[in-house]
Amino acid sequence: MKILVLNGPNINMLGIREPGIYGKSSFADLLALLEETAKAEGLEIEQYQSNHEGDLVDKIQQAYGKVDGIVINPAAYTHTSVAILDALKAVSIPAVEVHISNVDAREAFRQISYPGMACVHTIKGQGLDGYRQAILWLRDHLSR
Ligand code: CA2
Repeated sequence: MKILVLNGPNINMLGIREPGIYGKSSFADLLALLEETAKAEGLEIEQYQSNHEGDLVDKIQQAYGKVDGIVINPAAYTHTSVAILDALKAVSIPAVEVHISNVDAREAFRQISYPGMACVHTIKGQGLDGYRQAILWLRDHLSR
């Protein structure tokens, strides 16, 4: 089973500022968690982070026919990107949305998720462990 983990803008800056919201772990810690999860669960996990909306759209399109499931944290594009929503709909690959913070308890502008409208599940407020939870949820969903 192949899972693509996508991260949007500034996720590569994790741990550098705002530890009260996003925790103290770094992007390198997230990459290590993904590798550990892949090994422990016998999954093929590819990860990609970009600060550019079109790059994320390209990566979703390129996943068509090659990837079984997508875990995506669109970061700030969560609240603005109809392009990422449309790309997820276009490829129709089961996708789980992850947010490190509990976006429900934050500013009003973070209450809408466009990509989330094309996702089969969302995990919020679980810190980096949310990625592991999303991968396991997706694996179970795809095995059903
Ligand atoms: O909680 C999440 O995972 C978010 O997707 C993270 C985004 C934010 O725009 C979303 O509303 C919720 C932010 C990504 C990381 O931003 C940083 C900001 C300061 C320091 C380090 C990273």
